[in-house]
Amino acid sequence: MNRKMALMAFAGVAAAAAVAEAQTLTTLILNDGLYRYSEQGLTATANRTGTGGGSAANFGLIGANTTAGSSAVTSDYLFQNWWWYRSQGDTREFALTNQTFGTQLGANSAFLRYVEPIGGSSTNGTLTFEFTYTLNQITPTSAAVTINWSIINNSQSAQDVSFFAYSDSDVLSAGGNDGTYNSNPGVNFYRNNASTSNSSQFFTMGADLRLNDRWQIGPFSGTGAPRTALSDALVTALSNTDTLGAAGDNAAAFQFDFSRIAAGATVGGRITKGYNYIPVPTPGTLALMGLGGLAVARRRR
Ligand SMILES: [Ca+2]
Ligand SMILES: [Ca+2]
Ligand SMILES: [Ca+2]
Repeated sequence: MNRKMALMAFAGVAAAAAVAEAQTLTTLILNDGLYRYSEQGLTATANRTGTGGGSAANFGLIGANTTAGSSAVTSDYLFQNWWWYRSQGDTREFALTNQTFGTQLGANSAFLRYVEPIGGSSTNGTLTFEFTYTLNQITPTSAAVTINWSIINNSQSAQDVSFFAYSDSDVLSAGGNDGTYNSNPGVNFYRNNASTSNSSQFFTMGADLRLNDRWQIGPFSGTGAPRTALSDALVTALSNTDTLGAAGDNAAAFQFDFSRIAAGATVGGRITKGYNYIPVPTPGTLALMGLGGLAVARRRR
């Protein structure tokens, strides 16, 4: 290839990159085996101070919904899923809304990038949030969506950030569920059983690779609701309680607190959404725990 052709080829790559960078996803749809996971409203900027993007989410069986591009499921376990954040200088939490790039990576995987402001500004684009979603059927009756998330501090100084993962699960589209929080070695998780008498059909949201610092289970709306705490005009620390305290239409949120993320640094973890699936520590987490156990064993000798 001569120099001119090389330059033309480079220009083509650059143009393709520019087109790709402008690409966003308003809906993500993941299919694997019998299962489908979808989120809608991924670019709804009005949701920054509202009740959040991801205005509707589905997690269930593809069933008869085989039309290309369909986001519909049968035996749905999920009503809504979203993410909020708060930086130093903010006087409330904000839903992620400014999607700068989104793409399907394959039939069962998608990538989303949001660039959001800090310190009370609505425009400075200082924090980048990236998500890679992957749906896997585990068995014909269970599936999991792993969501690797990361936060990048683009500013010139260290920043404090709190990050929130939220799910409103309605097992089989019904609200009379039974929500609990479980502390487990390697993974903390919210579990939403179909009812107090049906624990075989359940949804889970687990915090893997980096454990959550705080949590709250509560009604899906109104007083004590995690979504109310995240969308009101106040700084929130999740309560570490189940404010519903009984069977009902519950929802849950996890809070991750980062103190002084260095300029240019990245932090991250993983959220797993399970359909009849209890999250288990990943091999990486197990290896770390194993090393910790080994260190303890050595000290005892
Ligand atoms: Ca749904
Ligand atoms: Ca709040
Ligand atoms: Ca619910």
